[in-house]
Amino acid sequence: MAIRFRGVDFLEFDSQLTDEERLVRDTTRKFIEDNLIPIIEECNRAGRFPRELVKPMADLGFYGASLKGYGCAGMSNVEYGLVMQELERGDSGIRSFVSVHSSLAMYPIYAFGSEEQKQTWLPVMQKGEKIGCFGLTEPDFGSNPGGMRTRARRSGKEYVLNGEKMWITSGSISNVAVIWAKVEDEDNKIRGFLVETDRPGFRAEDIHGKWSLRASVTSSLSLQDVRVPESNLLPKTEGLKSPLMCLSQARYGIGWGGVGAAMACYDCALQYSLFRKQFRDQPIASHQLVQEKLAWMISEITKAQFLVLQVGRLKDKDKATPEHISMAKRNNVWMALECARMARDILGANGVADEYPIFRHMANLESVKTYEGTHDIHTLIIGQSVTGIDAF
Ligand code: TGC
Ligand code: FAD
Repeated sequence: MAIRFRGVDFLEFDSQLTDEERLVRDTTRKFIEDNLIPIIEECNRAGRFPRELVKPMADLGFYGASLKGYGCAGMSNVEYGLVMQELERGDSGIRSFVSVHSSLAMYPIYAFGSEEQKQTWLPVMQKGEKIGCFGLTEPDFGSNPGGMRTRARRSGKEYVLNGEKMWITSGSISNVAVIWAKVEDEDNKIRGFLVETDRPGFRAEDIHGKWSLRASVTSSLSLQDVRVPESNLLPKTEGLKSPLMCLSQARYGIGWGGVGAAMACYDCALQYSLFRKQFRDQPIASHQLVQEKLAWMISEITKAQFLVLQVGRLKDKDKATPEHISMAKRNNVWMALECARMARDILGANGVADEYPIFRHMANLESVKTYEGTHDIHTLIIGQSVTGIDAF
């Protein structure tokens, strides 16, 4: 039986939003309902990224949505967060695509780029005509990116890059990769480079066999003596702090995305529990143990909504710290994964079938729990913040 999403608002969350914020949320929700929901299970089965949605998402202003100028929508952080929530309500892979393109490719150009780099890339990326990816993780350095081996060496008016990047969202469909490398001539300081993906020596290969984020492209990147002009260096990048600043943008969006995925699972399980009957011809929603799961889910979703809204309000005042964002990412993705597991349980055998979205969300959320800083790395970031002691 087809279940249509009805939205989730237990504690008058909507009353905390402005008319403009609700409009952004509702527009995105309708876009996902009309364009992604009808195709997402097919995409997930086939392991296909729905490329046909790239342009329509650009038309709605989703790319670089919170950036100002260069054709970007200039949304507030809360509006941007609500977009992420609704995208991930559809599928984490679609949210991933928009997050990476916006927060990890457009944002570093915006924050660390020269005016020429911004003029060259941001308008075409906003229109979805050029796609970007973010190469930080390497085969041997995931949680600890500071150990990276990728190197840039100066050669006249060029830099020569060598290294391997792993698990790169949108790697093989990108036109430009933001590559983080240690610059040999600058005491191995980490800096960012814009690398056009058609340069000789650059190769992107997709990672196959993923049981998660199947509608998102994930690639490994290889750079062998890739030469870029010195004007491709992002001039304001200064050490590991620069990619971590980008991650703060993307992790913030994931905090909202977790709410979206959890809402999808909860609402589906609630509707299912009201029509599915077991024992004395009663809906399973009438059993106390099922109600306990639904009560847990709606309580955690509600707490998560207010957590990420507060982080968003702080971010709009430029007061959100990395540890605030870690709390939103860590809590909300954990909460969403727990909701997905409980919702799967409530659907019984139907919970493992792709007639319903729950198992797909559950499998996706396993990746979301790991990327952008694992759950445990965020635990340590919060721990460091409250104790002052680095336990990495
Ligand atoms: P540490 O010494 O702590 O920090 C270096 C400098 O950076 C500053 N900093 C931050 N600045 C802004 N935002 C943040 N979130 C920041 N975190 C730290 C810090 O203050 C310091 O500044 P300064 O001025 O003293 O130099 O660095 P560390 O090497 O000890 O590492 C800390 C740690 C473990 C927290 C960090 O390495 C980390 O976050 N690791 C996790 C790696 C990660 O998240 N990778 C994500 C890769 S991209 C991805 O997954 C995309 S998936 C997207 C999708 O598909 O949606
Ligand atoms: P590891 O760092 O090897 O960690 C393994 C386990 O050890 C985890 O449980 C971790 O919490 C734990 N651990 C590690 N260190 C500590 C410690 N000090 N204390 C306690 N526990 C610890 N990266 C990019 O750069 N760009 C992308 O676009 C991108 N997209 C991705 C898309 C997908 C689908 C996935 C799955 C990953 C993506 N990543 C991307 C990589 C992602 O950021 C890393 O997977 C993540 O940072 C974790 O690194 P790792 O997988 O190497 O795990």
